[in-house]
Amino acid sequence: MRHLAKLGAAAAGVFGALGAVGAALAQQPTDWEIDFQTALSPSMERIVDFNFMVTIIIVIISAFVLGLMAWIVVRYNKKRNPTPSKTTHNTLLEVVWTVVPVIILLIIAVPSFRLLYYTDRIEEADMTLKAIGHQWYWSYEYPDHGDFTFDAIMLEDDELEEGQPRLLATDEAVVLPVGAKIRLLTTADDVIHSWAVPALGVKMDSVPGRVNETWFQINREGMYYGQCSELCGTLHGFMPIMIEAVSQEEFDAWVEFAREEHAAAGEGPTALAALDAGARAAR
Ligand SMILES: [Cu+2]
Repeated sequence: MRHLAKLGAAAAGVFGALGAVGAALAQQPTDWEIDFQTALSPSMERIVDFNFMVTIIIVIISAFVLGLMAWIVVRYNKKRNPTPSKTTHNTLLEVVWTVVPVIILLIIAVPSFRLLYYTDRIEEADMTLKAIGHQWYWSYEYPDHGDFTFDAIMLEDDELEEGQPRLLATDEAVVLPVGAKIRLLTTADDVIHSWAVPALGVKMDSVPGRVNETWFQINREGMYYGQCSELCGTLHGFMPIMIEAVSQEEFDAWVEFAREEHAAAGEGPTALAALDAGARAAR
């Protein structure tokens, strides 16, 4: 299948121009970055907000504990407190240091579960994207747009175009419309992979023999980069994800093009269909 994807390199060229425009908005790691990538999906915005809330709680707890320890060191050292108290129990204090952490955990748990269910799945999706992990590349299917399929293979260093990031760019972009609620179905045909795009707050395991579901919505046009995030073999680090988010009109135009292009490439049965067949044969 790999060579078929190489045929699609021509398609990558056609959209190279789009890619150049999107380069300014490329969502990828930058040098010396310690925080999240810019949040560009409703899920990721909520994840960042939740992270901020938890960080505040962590800072308050850490400052409190540090303050207590400083107080003990200064006030109750050998010099200032030569005859230490023999106290071993204090019922009120013990109840407080049990109940207060429980309350803190509840304060964290409620928004945490709410977020978990929010990102879990969407009732009314505008479209579906299937991502299938292989050792070591991703293939994609667009079941709502004629069910065409293509592979996305990482570009080698000498294949990179101006502005394309090393180890993150692929020969085929996963073109998706901005603003649409996109249902992601993911599976794998060999070992466990994980389809992850940080700026969109998506990370879903791709498990052979099983279809996992999640969803995302892209806020802005541009290029989004992600990687397989489940150790899957020697080339695990070389099966990146490259999404090109475009307007609905551009997406519709691309679908027209892609249906021709990828139908013409004569792709065999899709990975999901092969999976089905495999499962049936095994029975
Ligand atoms: Cu993988």
